[in-house]
Amino acid sequence: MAITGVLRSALMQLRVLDLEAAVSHYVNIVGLDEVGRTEDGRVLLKGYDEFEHHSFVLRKAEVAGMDFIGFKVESDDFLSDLAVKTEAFGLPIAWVDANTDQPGFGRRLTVQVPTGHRFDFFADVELAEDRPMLRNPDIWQKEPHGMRAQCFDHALLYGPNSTETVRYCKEVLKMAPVEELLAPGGDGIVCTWLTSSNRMHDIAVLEYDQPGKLHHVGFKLEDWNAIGNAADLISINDVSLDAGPMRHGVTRGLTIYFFDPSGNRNETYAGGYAHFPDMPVRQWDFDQAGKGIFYYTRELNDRFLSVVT
Ligand code: M3P
Ligand code: FE
Repeated sequence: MAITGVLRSALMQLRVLDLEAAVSHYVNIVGLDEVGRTEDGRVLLKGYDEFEHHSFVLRKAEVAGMDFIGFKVESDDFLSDLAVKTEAFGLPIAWVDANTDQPGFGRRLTVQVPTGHRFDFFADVELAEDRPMLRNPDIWQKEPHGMRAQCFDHALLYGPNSTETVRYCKEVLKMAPVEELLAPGGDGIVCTWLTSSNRMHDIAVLEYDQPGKLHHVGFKLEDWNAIGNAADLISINDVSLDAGPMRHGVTRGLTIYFFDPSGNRNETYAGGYAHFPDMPVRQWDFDQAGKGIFYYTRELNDRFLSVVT
């Protein structure tokens, strides 16, 4: 077991305009399960293949988008050490007490990163009641439903100062850049895909003029057949489609992009190669971005390029 430090992206709190419409979307269509509600009316959800209490939180708000993305780390000692290293790097930190706004979670370190996003880090989370089995495990306890999302997988974050957020991810979080989209002329980097394990990516960070924006939140599906099933459900339920089903050149993932009822973009993601720490970074020239993102059509659509929450 050589994966240490930051283990994976494992929590997101998302703002939605109509709470019950969002719950219906994420439960009935995406296939997450509701595990509880907080006193202030937020809804806690998880994928069937996740051990933790919950991984996805919906909060009713006036403006869609993300409140924060959370990362699970190896230990509470690592969390204390991360706080010191983050302050030394020059970013503001704060602590959230255990079992307060996120039931079942231990204390969290929160960090404002230069792109305007909030990153939370935690070491301890209670196990969910409905979780992967441990003794003579069947493939699931309760039959998955909807798109059969297994887990929250990754998010694409848009904001200014992306070079600094990526530097924090590399130098302090020890995340590895897996692929990069180069700026025109090869002068700088527009987008970096980063992983903390051998999962394809936990986050991608793209340079953008407005801070704290979310391009999409990705959920993992099992395979290409599950992506096909998800595409069927998108049509059957008249879900707003952005693009796909298709493959990415970047990461080789199989994908569909669509919108939740509040306009937050979702991605269903399957496949992709495994990353190992000795692998070199793969790079895309700016004029090949179409192929890198939409491998089959090799052309990006205007909506994909312009809509963020
Ligand atoms: C993905 C992915 C950009 C990239 C999207 C790629 C720049 O969503 O999961 O690899 O929009
Ligand atoms: Fe993605």
